[in-house]
Amino acid sequence: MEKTTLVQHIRKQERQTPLATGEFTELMTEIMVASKIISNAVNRAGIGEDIFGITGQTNVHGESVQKLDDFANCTFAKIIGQSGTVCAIASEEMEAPMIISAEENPGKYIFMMDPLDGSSNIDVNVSIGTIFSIYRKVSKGSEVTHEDLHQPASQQVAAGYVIYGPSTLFVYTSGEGVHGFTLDPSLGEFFLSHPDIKIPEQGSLYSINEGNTTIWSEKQKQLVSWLKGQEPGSPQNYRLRYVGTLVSDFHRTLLKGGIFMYPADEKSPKGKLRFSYEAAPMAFIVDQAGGDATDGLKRIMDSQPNDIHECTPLFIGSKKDIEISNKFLSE
Ligand code: P6P
Repeated sequence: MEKTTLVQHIRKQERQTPLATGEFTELMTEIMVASKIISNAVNRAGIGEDIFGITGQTNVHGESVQKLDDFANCTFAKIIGQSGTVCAIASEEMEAPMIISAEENPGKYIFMMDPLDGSSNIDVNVSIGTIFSIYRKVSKGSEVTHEDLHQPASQQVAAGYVIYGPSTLFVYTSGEGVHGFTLDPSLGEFFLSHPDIKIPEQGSLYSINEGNTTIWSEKQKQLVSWLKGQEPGSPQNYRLRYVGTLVSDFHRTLLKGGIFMYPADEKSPKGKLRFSYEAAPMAFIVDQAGGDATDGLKRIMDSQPNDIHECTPLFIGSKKDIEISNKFLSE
């Protein structure tokens, strides 16, 4: 069977894009290289290099930074920063965005990332991942402005994630559908394994941290109670699945259908997940796969952040399941 590599797939889309300069292909290729390096490090964590554990530092959100977090952030920042394709890099692990100076040959893209999502699961060998989002610089002149770094999610050029799990899977969209590529570690190459992913119109899985039940809103409690079959008219077939790593919980939802929820609660009044490098990229992907994503009331794709690191509630998954969540949360 003809095997398509990730670069071949991206180049084919480039050839079908009038006025393409090849800069996007170059950026995606560098993202792929960095993800292979992280995949190797994650799979070797605990063997030899002392890369498990924490660095003793905390990130902008006050979360302890794991050694692999730091390694992933530095690897992506160095490789993407030197690619000549971006003018700024924003990261969960960096308080301020990294601006590429004129001498460093900046490009036209803005790169945003959660370099290692779910890193608290590293030490217990649960899948973790990278999430990224790409925008075009929109402001005139050479300066990177607030406008460039706080664009509506609908302005994304591309978005994707890499799952470092039983296999390393690279999933992305550039507005032409959603496509997944599995790394063959013996060849060091990503091959097309999930062409044109579409999310089921409705699922039977719901994904949420029920440990937070007591600090949810009453509407949120009713929604989950309905999904659990405890309300009049409840369905009887929804089951709970929760890994605690967004890329894993989202990827299962994308393939199987259903709904993933991280609502606002008394502990996180704006939700826990970050708009720019978690909610927005996943919303673009699910939109391209035929699903939807909201903050409980408003579509993520119709929203934009005021701060790079701001949090948002996230409800994402099958179109009909999101309609159900909207109904409960807007009443
Ligand atoms: P909780 C991982 O720390 C993360 O940022 C996401 O990957 C995940 O969806 C969420 O937090 C899990 O949060 O509160 O359930 O541990």
